[in-house]
Parts: sequence; C-alpha cells; structure tokens
Amino acid sequence: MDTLQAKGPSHGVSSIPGVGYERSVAMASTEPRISIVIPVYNEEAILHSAVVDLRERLKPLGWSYEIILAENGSKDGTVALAQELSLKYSEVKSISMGEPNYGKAMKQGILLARGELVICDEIDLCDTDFHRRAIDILDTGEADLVIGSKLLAGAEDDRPMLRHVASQAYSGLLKVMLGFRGTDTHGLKAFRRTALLDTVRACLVEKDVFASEFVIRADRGGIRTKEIPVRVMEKRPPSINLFKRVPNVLKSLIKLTIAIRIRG
Ligand SMILES: Nc1nc2c(ncn2[C@@H]2O[C@H](COP(=O)(O)OP(=O)(O)OP(=O)(O)O)[C@@H](O)[C@H]2O)c(=O)[nH]1
Ligand SMILES: [Mg+2]
Repeated sequence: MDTLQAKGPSHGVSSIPGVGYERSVAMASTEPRISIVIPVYNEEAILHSAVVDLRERLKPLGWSYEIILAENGSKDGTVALAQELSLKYSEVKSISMGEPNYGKAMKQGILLARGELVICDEIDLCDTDFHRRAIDILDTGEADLVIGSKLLAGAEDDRPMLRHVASQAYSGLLKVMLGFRGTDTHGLKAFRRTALLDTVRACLVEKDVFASEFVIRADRGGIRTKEIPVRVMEKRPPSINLFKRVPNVLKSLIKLTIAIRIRG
C-alpha cells in the first residue's frame, strides 16, 4: 500500500480513511477555498518559475488557495524542487511517489485537496485566465464542473494542425465509443469538490485516460457541466511523437470502454 505524504507546513497530521490508500496529510490551520492541483513529471526546467509566476498572477485575485504539486516517477530534480517550493511557500504542497502515472497523480492530488473548489491545471499552462472564468461560473452555481475546451466554438488552438486534428479524432472516438457529449476531455478543469468526489473515486483507468474517464463519468452521473473556450499554444515539443502515441491511446480507449460500459 502506498503512503502518500503531502509536504508542506505541518500543523498536525491526520490519516483519512476511505480513499483507497493510506493518506497522511499535513493540515494547515485554515482551509483554503481553492485547491489547484498540478501534476508534474520531469519538470525541473520550468517548475520553479511556473510556481513563482502562478503565485504572482494569483495575488491580484485575492483568493485563499493551495497549490498541490502531484509528482510521480520523475528522474530529474523535480522532486527536490517541489519539496523546496513547499518549504518556501506555505500554500504549496507536494506529493511524490511511484511510477510515472498522470491519472494516478491527478486522482491523489484531488483526493488530498481541501478546498471547496478544485482547479486541475498543468505546469506548462498555469492559465489564470481559465481559473478566474471557471471560478466565476462555479460561484454563480450555474455548473459544478467547468472544462476548458480547445475544440469548442470560440477556442483558439494554436498548436500544429496535426495535433488539432488528432484531438478532434480522439474526441470523435469518445463520442462513438462512449457517447461523450462534449468537445474536449483533456482541457483544464475546475469543479466543486464535494460534487465530484464520488466521480473521482469511481475512475478505474489511470494514466492519460483518467481525464476522459473523469469527464465522461461526470456527464453520465448527471453532473452539471459547462465547457468554456480556451486558447492553447504549443509551448514545447511533445515529449512523445504523436504517431508513437496512437497504439497506447487506442489500448487505453478500449480499457476505458470496458471500464465504463461493462464494469460501470
Ligand atoms: N505526475 C505526473 N505528471 C505528469 C505525467 N505526465 C505528464 N504530467 C504532467 O501533466 C501535465 C501535462 O503534461 P504535458 O507533457 O504538458 O502534456 P500535454 O499538455 O498533453 O502535451 P504538450 O502539448 O506537449 O504540452 C504537465 O504538468 C506534466 O508535468 C506523469 O506521468 N506523472
Ligand atoms: Mg502541456
């Protein structure tokens, strides 16, 4: 069984049962209203500056927030940097464990989050414009889950055309195989934590497909969801060649279809 340690300012440690793994989390004396969960993997080149910039851009918003850096499997200096950041800034927590696995890190980060509202971001995006728009929508009570879509009318996808087409094809497959009714499952997300906790816990497939399973389960579970258009740019070359990704994506889609359609 994994032990998940959130490193941050320690005001007491509590073990919280029922999340599928033992959890020890440093509790701060006041609960933040917003938890920003950011998965990180081999990000030593940008981690420090991204967190420092993010804190600066959040300042004018006046939010009470925590940033949870959810790392696993990094081979570079990411873990040490994340720990350094969590010691330096009281609102930054870092968790670190196991093999590289985006979905597992996200799930654990979300389950550790204490905020009433949770934002799922990516370290190369840290898109505070999305944060602000999404939190405004959650605050109006219009939706419990907000998804930033790069494929919705009004969105700007400035990545190479091939990547845009691949994202469209992937969403098309989700529509055909799983009846997905939105346009994008991989965009940034913000949600009301208590409304989506069961959905997160129900997700069975890890790695990259977690994002799709989470959104599709939310939709099938009747969660009020709103997509908003976002702008995405390619900030760095993809770590894995698009064509090399295809077999794994197809395998994952089959797993996801079995998880949702058969296992329920
Ligand atoms: N914990 C964890 N985080 C990951 C893993 N793979 C990717 N990430 C993080 O997930 C976020 C998105 O990953 P990217 O590599 O930017 O993937 P992408 O956005 O699909 O691809 P790009 O368009 O090339 O940026 C980043 O914050 C990564 O550090 C992983 O195996 N484990
Ligand atoms: Mg990225």
